[in-house]
Formats: sequence, structure tokens, C-alpha cells
Amino acid sequence: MSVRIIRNAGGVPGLMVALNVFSEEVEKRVFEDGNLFHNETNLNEGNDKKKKHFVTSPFDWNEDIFSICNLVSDSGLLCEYFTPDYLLGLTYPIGAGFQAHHDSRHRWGETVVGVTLGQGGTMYFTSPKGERKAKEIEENYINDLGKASIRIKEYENSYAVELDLPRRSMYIMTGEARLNFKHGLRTQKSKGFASPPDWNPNNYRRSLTLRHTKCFSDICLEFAIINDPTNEDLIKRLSEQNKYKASVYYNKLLKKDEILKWRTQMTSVYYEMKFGCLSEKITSRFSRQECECY
Ligand SMILES: O=C(O)CCC(=O)C(=O)O
Repeated sequence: MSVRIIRNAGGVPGLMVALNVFSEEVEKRVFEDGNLFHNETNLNEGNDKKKKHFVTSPFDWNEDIFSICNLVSDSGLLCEYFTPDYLLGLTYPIGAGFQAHHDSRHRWGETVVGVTLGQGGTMYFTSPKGERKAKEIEENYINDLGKASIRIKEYENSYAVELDLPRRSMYIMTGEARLNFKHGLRTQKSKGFASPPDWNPNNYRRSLTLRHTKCFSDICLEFAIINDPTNEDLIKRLSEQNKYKASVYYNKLLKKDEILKWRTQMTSVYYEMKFGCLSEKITSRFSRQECECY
């Protein structure tokens, strides 16, 4: 099945969803990658309905993750996407969800990418303050139950846009979706999606959240502009990002000298990607059998 892209999904500006981004073989391999997810064998034991998270950096990733990163631009989700420096692997058993939240604009960079594996999940975006009416849904797609995947929930003074994210889908939050809307995941239920594949007997949804720490994001944009100084799009992106200063790292407020240190450290990660130990892996791409983008 070929990749399908829905832009400004559900009328949320800057939210793009890509469906069928890779094959089930890739999905299974990433789902089962013991370096990316909390490796408890059965999270449902002991009535554990909490999601589990596991953080990794590019130095921990194999080619699959770099290939997923390259899919963001190759599929047309975002034309110039920089390989990020942070990956959160989440495992949601039945009963787990994620409350609506903002990903801090002082801790994280301009884009956030998410990938859904093993079982679908329902993501929601809550309206920015003071916005009461949702925009029209221009394009929809069918969920596992044969119904519309994108839905609007209207409340008295606000609204939420809900999207069923199927297995092997990917989304990117940029612009307003990234900065003004809160996002969360509805509680995983045993019904609502098709039965999971036999390699996911516990019916977990696993997700990858790819982010750039704020300093790293700024550094990637700055270097891209040095290499392409008349690129108006990059210049605009950096000037948008300069409205929010890097100031938080792992919930800690940073002083000026700490930010400088952080920038130096992130510049060395950038160099490792460009010229050092990550420079080969960073160009990894799925084969034609693994992804119909190619
Ligand atoms: O599970 C997901 O796809 C979303 C995770 C999320 O909201 C986050 O990492 O901030």
C-alpha cells in the first residue's frame, strides 16, 4: 500500500499524518527492538496499566531509526527535517493513556514526530486558549471499524480534535500544532482497533517520539543556513525558533553558562552526525520492499 499524507489533519494547522509508512516486517522489528523500549515482558501483570517510557540517543540507535528519520522528508511530511537527538519509546498497555500536554518550547525544538507500532491509538488535540470552534475537516480516512478516523468533539467553550492513529502511521507536529495546541492519547481500550498481530500478544501500542532538544534544533537550523544562506524557509524557521530561548534541560532551568556548555555538547553531536561515528548510519534508508516511498 502506498504512503498517504494528510496535511493540517482535522483542521489543526501544522499537524501532518502519513499512513502506511513502512512494511509490517519493519514494524515488527522496531516493536521488538530491546534497545528502544522498556523490556518488561508483560506490563499487564500486577494490573499495571501505566505506560512505560525509555529514552535513547542517536548513539544507541540502529539503522531502522535513522531510516524512519529519513522517511520524514522522503515521504514529503516536511521537506527539510534534521535527524533528531532524542527518542522516547513508549509502551501503552490496555488502560494506559497520556494526558493533554505541551512539549515545552524551551526544552524541545521546532518539530515533534511520532510513530505508532503494534496497535493503533487515539490521539487528541485540545483547542488553543480562547478558540471555541474547530476548523472543518477537509480530509479523512477510515479506521479499523470502518468509521471516520478524525472526529471533532465540541464542548461549551472549547473543542478537541481526535485522530485514530493506525499501526505504521507517522505524524509530525509543526507550527501551531506544535506550539498552540495541547496533545494527548486517549486511554487504550481492548476494542476500537482490529486485533493486534500475533507478535503483539499483549495488545500493546508502542510509539516512538522523536524530538530535538532545543539547543540541538537551533544548531541544526544555524548550520543549514550557513550551508544555504539564501534559503528563505530555513531563515523563517530559525527566526520563529529564536522567539523561544533554550532554557530547560530535564525540567531544570539553565543559566547562561550552562546553555553555552550545552551548545558545545550539541555541536559535537552535530559533527558526529555529519563527519563522525554516526555519519554512515544517518544516511540509512529502507529498501523498496520495506517502504513504498522509494
Ligand atoms: O504516544 C504518542 O504517540 C504520543 C506521545 C507524546 O505525546 C509525547 O511523547 O509527548
